[in-house]
Amino acid sequence: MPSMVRAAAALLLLLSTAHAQVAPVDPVQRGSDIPKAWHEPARDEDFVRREVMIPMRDGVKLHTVIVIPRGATGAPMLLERTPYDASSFVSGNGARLRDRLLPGDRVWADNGYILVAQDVRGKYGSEGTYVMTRPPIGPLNPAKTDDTTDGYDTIDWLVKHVPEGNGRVGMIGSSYDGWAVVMALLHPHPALKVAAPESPMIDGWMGDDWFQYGAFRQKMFDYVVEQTSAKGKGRAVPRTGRDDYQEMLDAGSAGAYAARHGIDRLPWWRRLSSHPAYDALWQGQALDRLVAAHPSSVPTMWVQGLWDQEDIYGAVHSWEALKAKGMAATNHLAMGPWYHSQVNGRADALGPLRWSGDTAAWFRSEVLLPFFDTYLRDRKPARPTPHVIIYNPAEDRWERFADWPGAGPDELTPMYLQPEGDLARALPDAGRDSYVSDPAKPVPFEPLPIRMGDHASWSTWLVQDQRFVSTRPDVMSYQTPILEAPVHVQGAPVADIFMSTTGSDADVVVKIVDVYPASNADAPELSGYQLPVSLAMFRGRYRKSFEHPSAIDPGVVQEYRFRLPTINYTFKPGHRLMVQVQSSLFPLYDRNPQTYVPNIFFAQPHDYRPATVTIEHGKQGPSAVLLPIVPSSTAIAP
Ligand code: PG9
Repeated sequence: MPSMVRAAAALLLLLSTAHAQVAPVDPVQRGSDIPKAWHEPARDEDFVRREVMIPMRDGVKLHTVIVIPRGATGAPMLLERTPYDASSFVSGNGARLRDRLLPGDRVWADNGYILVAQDVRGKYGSEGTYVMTRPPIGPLNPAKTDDTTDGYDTIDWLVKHVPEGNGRVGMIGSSYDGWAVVMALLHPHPALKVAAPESPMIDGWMGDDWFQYGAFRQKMFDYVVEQTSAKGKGRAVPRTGRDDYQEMLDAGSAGAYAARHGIDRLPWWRRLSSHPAYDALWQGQALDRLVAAHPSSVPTMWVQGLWDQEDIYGAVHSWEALKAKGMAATNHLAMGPWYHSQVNGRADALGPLRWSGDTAAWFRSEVLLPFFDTYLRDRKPARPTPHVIIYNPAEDRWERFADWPGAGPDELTPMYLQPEGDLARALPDAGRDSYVSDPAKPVPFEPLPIRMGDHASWSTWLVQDQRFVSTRPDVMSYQTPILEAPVHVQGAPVADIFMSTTGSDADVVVKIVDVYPASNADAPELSGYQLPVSLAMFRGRYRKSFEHPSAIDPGVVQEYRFRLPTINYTFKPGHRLMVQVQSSLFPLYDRNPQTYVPNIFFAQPHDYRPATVTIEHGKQGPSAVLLPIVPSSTAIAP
């Protein structure tokens, strides 16, 4: 180093050391290391965040987070109401809004939307009391407010107090947040111009979240505790072991498990467990009935996953109820190859199934955004919004439909269960199969050990290879020969099982399964795979009436008829169509003691007894699945 440069460097070092010594810091801290106030230096963020308490008509204030693209004027506004912490919608420290959002929200940030997240009453930052999916004002809710009025009052405030907005609001949200969208639609504010309930919780007894046709979903124990043991996030139920199958079996009934963990002291559990049948509690808040009774003219896209393990019932039933009311023009149906809420994440795969691209990202940017832009910005979409758009997982593509279902309830094709494990369109003469269903050894819903809190296995159990149970003696499998031509199934299959039992109560599980070819060069992991494409659990005591259960006469053949989840599926040549029937799906659903008791939640250990179940074939008991088969696909050319 030349001497001149060396001298300059030494001077610089001296100056900087001298500067550091201007304010010497005492090595001993006499007060607290936490100052009274500390503020991050302002950063160059591309958005403005406002946090407000919005007053409702009864004076209760709801905590609301508003994020506005910097410099926005005349921007559309998107509202999501949630019990899951509105503050968490914008997290991290990045200077760019899109980096701070969950994947599903980025498309809106990229397109200049104002995003609003609000805590529902009584949760996180909001005032008031919390009630689980608070029923609408009426017999189940004597107050003067509900989530219809809260949605209304919030939108009213937003259009008056957010000057960057254009006076138009859209509502979106999945699951509980989707339920809040539907509640707002029961009496929408005039500024609510478009809505998308995604996997909304619509009917908690028929098939969303709490029950499926009356069988209780024990996974919800964690939810009850997380959601109702604290204003913020409560803890999950502590596990003593690493296998929910064994732990729940050891506990006995669902009621005994609840008592063991103090869940019986939580009000929602007490309400739920004392209303096991489809009584006024459930009927009075079934939103598919309510939207049909109060149809709104707000353009709405009903969205759900084809393998939605939490809310597979509601969106499609609401859409059908509105269609029956003549509201098909403003209501759209979209079903993707997704687990619960995967529409807001990445969806290029589901378990072992791989799609040709990210089906959720495509849907958000090519369908949802143009749909919202149409009504919030008067932008004409490049392609008209599809009336119905449903993924065909076997073809690995989106398909659009002018009408849905392809085959309605009167056009179903019976596929009869046959002796010797066959499945065919011809009604066999006679035959029967028997098995012992033992509540001490219920059929697991996924391979052991089971940890229902593990998101990876929980979110994909509906696509679990069924070979892990199909050879159990208490699982009956019926399959077609190898198909020579494609079979297109478009709509909701129906299970129609004729069966007797030596017990006085019984559950019936029916699965429609796509059996892959024994060898599959393109995806060896799918060789011989037994993929469930539509599956439901039915509690036998409700076979005659959902509201009034009745005991089963031992030994007397009864009909168990119930609708399975909607599909748009092509069974391809080289595959087989299989139907499986079993009597339990544990520990996801509570066990049926197989002895009729007034309330299964509180069955006693001696009530749980093995029973011999007999499935009938042929004219005396034409057990079948009724499939909405169409001769050729009714999809519109893409
Ligand atoms: N499936 C969840 C839920 C919704 C409504 C009630 C209870 C649970 C959810 O994901 O929000």
